[in-house]
Amino acid sequence: MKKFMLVLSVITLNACNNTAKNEKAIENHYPETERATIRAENRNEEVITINGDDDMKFDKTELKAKEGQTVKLMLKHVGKAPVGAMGHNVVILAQGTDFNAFANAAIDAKDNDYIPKRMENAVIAKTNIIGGGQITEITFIAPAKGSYDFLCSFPGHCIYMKGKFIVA
Ligand SMILES: [Cu+2]
Repeated sequence: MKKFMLVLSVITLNACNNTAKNEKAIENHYPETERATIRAENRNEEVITINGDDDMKFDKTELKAKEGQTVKLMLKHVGKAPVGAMGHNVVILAQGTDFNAFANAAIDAKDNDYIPKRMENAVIAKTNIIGGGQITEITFIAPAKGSYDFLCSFPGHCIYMKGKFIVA
C-alpha cells in the first residue's frame, strides 16, 4: 500500500510540473516549434490540427478533447484546388442531429458557407470554408462528455470527410 501511495504521489508531482512550466523555462528548454503547445497545456487548452486535401480527405477521423476544455481547432487545406471546387470546413454537430439531413440541407446553403440556416442550432462549432493553401482556426469550449459527429459540409464531401469528436 505504501508503495502504491508513493507511486501515486510521484505521478501527481509530475503532473504538477507539467502544468507549471513557466515562460522562462519554456524558452530555455523547448524549441520554438513546441512552445505554443506547451503554453496551451499550461492554460489547459487542447490544440487540434486537421488537414484536408485535394482528394476530399481529412487526415484524421478522430478529434479528442476534455469536457470544458478550451479547444483551438486549426484546419489546413494542404491541397491546391480553389475553394469553389474543393472547399473544406470542419463542422461539429450536436448529439441527436441527423447527419445525412444536415449534409443534404448544406448542399443548398452555399450563400451561408454550406451551413444550413434552419439547422444552425445543431452546430457546436464550425470553421470557415477554405481552399488550397489556406489555414483557418476557431476556438470553442468542449461540450459535455460524449461522441459528436464532425464533417466537411461542402456538397458531397461528407462521404469521406467525416469523423468523431470525442469528449472525455
Ligand atoms: Cu471538404
